[in-house]
Amino acid sequence: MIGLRLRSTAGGKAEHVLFYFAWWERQMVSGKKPLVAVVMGSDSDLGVMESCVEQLRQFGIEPLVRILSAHRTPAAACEFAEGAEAAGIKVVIAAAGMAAHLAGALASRTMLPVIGVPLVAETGLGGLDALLSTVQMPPGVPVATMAMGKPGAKNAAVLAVQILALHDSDLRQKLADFRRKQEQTVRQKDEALSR
Ligand code: AIR
Repeated sequence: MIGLRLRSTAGGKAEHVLFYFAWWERQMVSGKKPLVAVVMGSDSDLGVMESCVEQLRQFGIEPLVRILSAHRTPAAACEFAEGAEAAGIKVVIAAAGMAAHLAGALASRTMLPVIGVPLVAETGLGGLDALLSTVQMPPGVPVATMAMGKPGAKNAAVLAVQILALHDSDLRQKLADFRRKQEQTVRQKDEALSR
């Protein structure tokens, strides 16, 4: 699997390969099976999706990270979705730009909750293409669609944590702390204005 990941980024930037090495190292050290999968359509999505991975790590969650495309690697995407639950994954986060069918395609092959992140691709319709492709699922196969780009990537991580926290009191506590800190930060900014 790791070999596959490296192969899929071989044409990409050096930092993407380093990102995978860092991920692999953490995975080896933690020794835990990942509960969350972060899947994206291309290595060109990594820059934005790193903020999702980083947000998960702030809650102590090391996700499985894959590059899979509903259009370019449909068989691999399908294989991943069909095996995710048995592999111990509880939540799938799927991000893509342009005609972003990844989240929907994965959702059609698993009963795990799928969170979709529409991305703003370099070429395309400024993210509206991905937003509509991700959000407009037919009744019966839902995708929980986030905002476009980085805000959506971060919120996907928080929503995944909220889902996991339903059965994990430590995570529930971390979420409460996260909200408290967030509130404090805004209050401090408000107070600084009136000084
Ligand atoms: N994409 C890849 N396969 C299917 C889709 N929709 C998306 C990627 C990326 C965009 O197409 O998620 O946002 C452009 O990909 P690339 O590899 O050409 O940079």
